[in-house]
Amino acid sequence: MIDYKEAGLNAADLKEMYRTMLLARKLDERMWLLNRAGKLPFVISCQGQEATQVGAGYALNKEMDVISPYYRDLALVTHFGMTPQETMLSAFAKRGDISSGGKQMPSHFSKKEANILTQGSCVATQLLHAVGASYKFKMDNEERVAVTTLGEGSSNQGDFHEGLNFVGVHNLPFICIIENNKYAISVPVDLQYGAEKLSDRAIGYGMHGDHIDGNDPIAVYKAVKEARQRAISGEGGTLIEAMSTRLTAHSSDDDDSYREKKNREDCLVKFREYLESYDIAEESWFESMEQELKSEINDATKHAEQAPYPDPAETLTNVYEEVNNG
Ligand SMILES: Cc1ncc(C[n+]2csc(CCOP(=O)(O)OP(=O)(O)O)c2C)c(N)n1
Ligand SMILES: [Mg+2]
Repeated sequence: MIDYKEAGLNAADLKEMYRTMLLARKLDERMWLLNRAGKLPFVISCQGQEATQVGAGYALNKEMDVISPYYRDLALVTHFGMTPQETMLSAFAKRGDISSGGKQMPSHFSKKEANILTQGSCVATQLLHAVGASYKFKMDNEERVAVTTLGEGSSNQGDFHEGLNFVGVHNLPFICIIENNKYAISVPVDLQYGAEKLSDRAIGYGMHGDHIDGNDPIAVYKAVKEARQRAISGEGGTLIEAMSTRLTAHSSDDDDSYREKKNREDCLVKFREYLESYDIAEESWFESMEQELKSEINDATKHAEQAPYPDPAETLTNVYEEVNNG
C-alpha cells in the first residue's frame, strides 16, 4: 500500500475511511443474514470492493460532484450520504425507500440531495447518465465532475464505448472507474476481453488511463484526486481500472462453486493491518467502532422491518407522470 502522507491524507482521514468501509461491510453482511432468514428477497454485495469505493468517494467533492454508481457501490453511496436506515428501507422494499418508494430492485441507489443519480438495471447505462451530467457541467462552466463506476464485464457494452468517445471528443470533466473484480457472474476475465489492461482503452478515447490496486484505498484516493484535478482544469476525462476482489457470490441467488474460494485478498483486513502498522488505531478503537456500527445497523434494521409497505394504490406513482383512470 502507498504512503498516506504522500497522498496528502492524515490519520483522521484514514480512520474515517476505515469507518465507512466497515459500516458498508457490516450492513452488507447483515443483509445476507436477513436474506437467508427469508426476510429480504435479494442481496448483491459490495464486499471486497469497499477500498475502491471509499478511496474514490473520499477524493471527490460530495457537495459539488455527481456520482452515477452501480449495484455494488454500497460503500460509495454510504460515503456520499445514503444512511443505513435508507439502505435497509430499500432492502426491505418499504414505502419509505428513498430511491423508489420500495418499487425498484435493491441496490439501485439514488438520492437527489446527495448527488447520487438514479439508475436502471441494464449494466453500463449509468455511464451515459454521468456523461450527460459532465456535458452540462462543461456547458455551464461549473467546477464539478461526474463520476461513474461499473464492472469490468459491463465495460464491454456498446454504451461504454459511445460514452467514453463522447467524453474524449468534448473533453468533459468525467471519471470512469472500472471495479475489476475479475468475474462477470461466472465468467472469468480471460473470457471477457483480450486486452491486458482495460485502462489501456483510455488512449483510444484520447484520455488519461490508470491501472491501480483497488484493494488499496489510498492508491485509489490518489488516482481519483488527480483525475478530479485534471477534470476541473479542463484536461478532460480519466479512465481508472481498479483491480479488486469480489468476496461473495455474484448475488444471493448465485451458487459460486465455479470458482476457487482460497487466497482472496480482503481490502478491509489489509487496511486494518496498515492502520495498526502505522500506530493510527489500536485494538480498542476497532472494537468500539464495531460496537457502534452494530447498534446503528440494529436500529436501522428494526426501523425498516417495522415500516409499512407501499400502498397498492401507489403502484403507478412516479412510473407515469399522469395516470388516466377513465
Ligand atoms: C445489458 C445487461 N446485460 C446483462 C445483464 C445481466 N447482468 C447483471 S450483472 C451482470 C454481470 C456484470 O459483471 P461485471 O460488469 O463484471 O460487474 P460485477 O457484477 O462483477 O461487479 C450481468 C451479465 C444486465 N443487467 N444488463
Ligand atoms: Mg466483475
